[in-house]
Amino acid sequence: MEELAELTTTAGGEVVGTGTQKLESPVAGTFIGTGKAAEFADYCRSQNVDTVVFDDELSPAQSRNLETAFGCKVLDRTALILDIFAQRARTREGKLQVELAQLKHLLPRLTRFWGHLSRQSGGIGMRGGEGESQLETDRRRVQERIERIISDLQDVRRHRATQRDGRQRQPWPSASIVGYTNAGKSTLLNALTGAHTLEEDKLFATLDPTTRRLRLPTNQNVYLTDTVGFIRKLPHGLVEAFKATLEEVAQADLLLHVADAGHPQAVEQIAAVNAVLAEIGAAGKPTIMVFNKIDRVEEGGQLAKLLEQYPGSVGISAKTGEGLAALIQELGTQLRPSRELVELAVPHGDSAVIARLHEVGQVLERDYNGKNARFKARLSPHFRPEFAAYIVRPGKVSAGARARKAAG
Ligand SMILES: Nc1nc2c(ncn2[C@@H]2O[C@H](COP(=O)(O)OP(=O)(O)OP(=O)(O)O)[C@@H](O)[C@H]2O)c(=O)[nH]1
Ligand SMILES: [Mg+2]
Repeated sequence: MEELAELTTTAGGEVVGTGTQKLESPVAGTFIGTGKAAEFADYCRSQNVDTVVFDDELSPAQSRNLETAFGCKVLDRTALILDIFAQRARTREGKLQVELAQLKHLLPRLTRFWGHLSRQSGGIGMRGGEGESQLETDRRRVQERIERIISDLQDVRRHRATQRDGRQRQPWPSASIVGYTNAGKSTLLNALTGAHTLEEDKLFATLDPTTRRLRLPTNQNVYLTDTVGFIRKLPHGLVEAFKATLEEVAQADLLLHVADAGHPQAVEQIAAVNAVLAEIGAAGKPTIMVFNKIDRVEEGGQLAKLLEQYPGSVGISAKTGEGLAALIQELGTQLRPSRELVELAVPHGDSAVIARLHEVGQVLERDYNGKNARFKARLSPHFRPEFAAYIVRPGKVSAGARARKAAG
């Protein structure tokens, strides 16, 4: 309920009261019992409430019946989350994706919604008179709009695919920052890369992915992408709508799963994120668990247990910088297998080659004493051809092999 209140505030509402009911199963027509509904209706009238929000998805019939009972607008969790997403979307693709999810949520509810919303100002296609023909026009308009969005989205995605191809030719591995909303993903990206992604104590501050290059102290480069946060009961239509964006996130070589270590529901939040990851086909990806906000956790809290439960996990504070060095090190360790170890001999005169090697490779050893400058470096396969002429020994060189070569 606290989270629902936060969502409501984020959407621009002001919470005046909350209520719950324990039931074996939801009541078909009204979700809650009729007695409870009457109690809430009294409360709504006395407090001048204009909207009631349910934490679960309501059927179109339930929304309609509850609106009649309460005499005010009824939203479900799905509509609320969609509303926040609609306010937050910035890119064309983000906007189209959200509108598509909203319209699809609205369409089956439009029949009943109409009778209610026609009495109010605003809303989609709500100008004009009442009546069945108006309703039919309206539904047709929504349907047309849905088709239009689907076709526009295809265009936008074709364009993005071209961009992505360009990026895929980029040689560096990628890591996506995923996690529950408000866990501190954007703060982490900013702390690591000096990016200026919006970080806010609000749910879903970030909708559109931001990618930055991070250069590790080991000279490895990695693309880091910050993206939309996940949440319990993330509307399925929204996952559908964002699938293209999310799948791209899921294609990363590595995931950084950020969790708020101090949150009382941290374990549930991790599970909710894993569920969405599974839905977008990213279950089982190499993942570093990152427990954030350790500046705020209490001594003897759940942090120690979490760190123990997830091998290779790191406790950090994106805010104070604590633990970031360890995280960076873990990143380097996890990404290493994608690069091969080579030895190169470069004539001293080829300074451009030497500079380039330091730029794109991870130089582990250097020796400028001989006829040629010698380097031991990790190189992504992508760059291998560029240095082929200088590579003297590929792969791991054992001490024995080196001795034999020297002797011969
Ligand atoms: N105390 C503390 N606060 C943090 C830390 N990291 C992030 N925060 C705060 O947590 C809030 C959410 O941070 P964001 O980086 O916006 O979180 P996010 O995961 O990107 O959230 P969404 O984009 O909304 O999903 C902000 O108020 C941050 O200042 C931390 O290490 N310690
Ligand atoms: Mg964010």
